[in-house]
Amino acid sequence: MATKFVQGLTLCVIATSMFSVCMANKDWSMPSNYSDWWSRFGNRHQNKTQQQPRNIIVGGSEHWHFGYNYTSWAFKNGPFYLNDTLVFKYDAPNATSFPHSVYLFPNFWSFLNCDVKSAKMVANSTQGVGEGFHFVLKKWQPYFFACGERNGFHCNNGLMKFAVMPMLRPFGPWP
Ligand SMILES: [Cu+2]
Repeated sequence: MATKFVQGLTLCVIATSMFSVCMANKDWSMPSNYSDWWSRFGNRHQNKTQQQPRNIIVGGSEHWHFGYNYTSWAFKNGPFYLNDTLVFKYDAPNATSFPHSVYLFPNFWSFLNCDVKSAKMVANSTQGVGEGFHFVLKKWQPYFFACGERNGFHCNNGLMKFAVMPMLRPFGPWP
């Protein structure tokens, strides 16, 4: 297991250098307090509730809308962990609100360019109503989210985009 841990860490360091998206997970930047950072991995007596997957509402009380900085939101609210659920809440299209949606980009470059054509829709404009659209971070990989409306306009100009690299939960199940 120790070997796997080291391998995993090495992999993520490589992934970090490959994808600057890890920036969104602020804990990958060099910590000011090393022991605090280490305790995330090494402290067996960590509060149990922190090891349970969380439901995280994207944008918090702002929900999912045009013009809110989601990159900054992800930076402030990370890190996110494997099996956490991101909840996208947005109104169905109506007279007063833009339609929104949730798309996943296949790679960093299409994410950077808001190339919606290469992205895959994971939620349409009506799936954000009520309890919202739930997306579980099941895989240990970077996820590139955006709103796919107006051919990338919401992504580019509306700042409706963010990247997440889920972290491994200390002593949780390994992927
Ligand atoms: Cu939108």
